[in-house]
Amino acid sequence: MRHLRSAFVLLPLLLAACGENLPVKPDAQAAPKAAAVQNPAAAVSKERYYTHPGALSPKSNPWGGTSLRLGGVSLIAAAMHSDDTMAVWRIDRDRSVTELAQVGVGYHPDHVAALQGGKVAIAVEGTNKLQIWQLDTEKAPVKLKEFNTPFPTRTVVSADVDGDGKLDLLLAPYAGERVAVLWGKGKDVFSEPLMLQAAPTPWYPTVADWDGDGRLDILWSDWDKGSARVYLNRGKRKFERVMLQEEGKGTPRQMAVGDVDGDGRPDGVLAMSTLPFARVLLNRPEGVVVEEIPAPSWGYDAAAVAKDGLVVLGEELRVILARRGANGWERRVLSAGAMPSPLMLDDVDADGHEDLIIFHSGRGGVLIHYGPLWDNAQTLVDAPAR
Ligand SMILES: [Ca+2]
Ligand SMILES: [Ca+2]
Ligand SMILES: [Ca+2]
Repeated sequence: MRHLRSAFVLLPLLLAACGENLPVKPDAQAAPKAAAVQNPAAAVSKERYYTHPGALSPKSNPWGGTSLRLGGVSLIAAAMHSDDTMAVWRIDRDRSVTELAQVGVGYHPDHVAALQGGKVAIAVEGTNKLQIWQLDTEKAPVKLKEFNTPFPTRTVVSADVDGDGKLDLLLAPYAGERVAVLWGKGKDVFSEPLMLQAAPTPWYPTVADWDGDGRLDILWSDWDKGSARVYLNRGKRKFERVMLQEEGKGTPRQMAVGDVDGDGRPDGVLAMSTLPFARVLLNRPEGVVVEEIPAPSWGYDAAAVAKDGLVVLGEELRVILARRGANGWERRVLSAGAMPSPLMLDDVDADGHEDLIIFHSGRGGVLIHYGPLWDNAQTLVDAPAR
C-alpha cells in the first residue's frame, strides 16, 4: 500500500517529467502476499512474519542496496525506503556487524550503487535526485553532492559501459519505459542521459558481455509487458537492440545474467512474479534456448546468478537455489523471511565464497547468508512456504 501511496504522490511529477502513464503494478514490492489467508494454521504475528533472525534493521524495508570493499572490510549501504534514510554497516572478516549510521536522504530512497573510492550513489525516487556519498569504515558517511535525475529513479547501477576507465550509471525509472545511461566524466560528474527505449517497467537493468565481443552490453526485462531485451554495445556509445523475449510472455520482474550452463557465455534468468517458474534464457551461438526452473509456491520476485553459475531466486519468505546439472535443475532452499527482493551476491567476509545479501523490500531488513550457499542450503520440498 505504501507503494501505491508513493505512486500517487509522484503522479503529477511523473506526468510532467515523462509524459507517461503509470503502469498498474502487481502488489509485489509492498507487503508480502496475504499469508494468513493461504494457511491460517500457520499464521504468525506480523512482526515475526516480516523479520528473520540475524537481519539488520529487521523492521525496515530496504528497496535496494550495495556492498563494497573499503580499507580491508566490507560495507553494506541500503536505501531504507519508508524511513527516508541510507543505512550503512561494516562487516568485518569475522562477520561481526557494526551499524555505522542511518542518515537522512529525503523522501523514498530506492537503490544504491557503489562508485570508486568508497563512494556510493543513492537514488532518491521521491525527490527525483541522485546523491553521491563518501562512506567511511568507522563513521557516518558524508554527502558530497546531488543532482536531478531524468525521472524518479527506482534502480541505479554502476559499470564502465563504454570502457573508458570511468564508471557510468544506468538508471531505471520507478514508472516509465526508458532506461537512462549517464556517462561518467570522472570526479563524480556525469553526462546528460542517453535514453534507451524500454517497455513498462524496466526496474532492474544489468550489464554483461552478452555477445562476447569484449564490450559490456545492457540488459533488462520489462516487468509489465513481459519482454526482455539486450542493447548490444557497438562501441562509441552506440547500441543495437535485440529482443531476447517478446512482449506478452508473463511478468518478468527481473532478469539476472550469468553463465548458468558453464559454456562461457552469459545467460539470462527471468524471475517471473505471479508465474510458478523462472525462465532461463540460455545464450547459445544458434540463438536463445529456453528452460524453466519451477517455483515451489508463488513464483519468484528476484534473481541473481553466482560466479559459479548457481541461480539464486527470491520467493516469499525464502530463497531458492538452483543448479543446472545433467538431469536438469536441482534446487535447494534457504530461509529468508519477508520478501527477499532484490538480491545481491558478494564475498562480504572475504573467505573466497560468495555470500548472499538479501534486501527485504517487504519490511524484513537486510539479511546475509554466508557461503558456500549451496552447501549451507536445505533440501527443497515442493510445498507452500507455510
Ligand atoms: Ca565509462
Ligand atoms: Ca558485448
Ligand atoms: Ca552460458
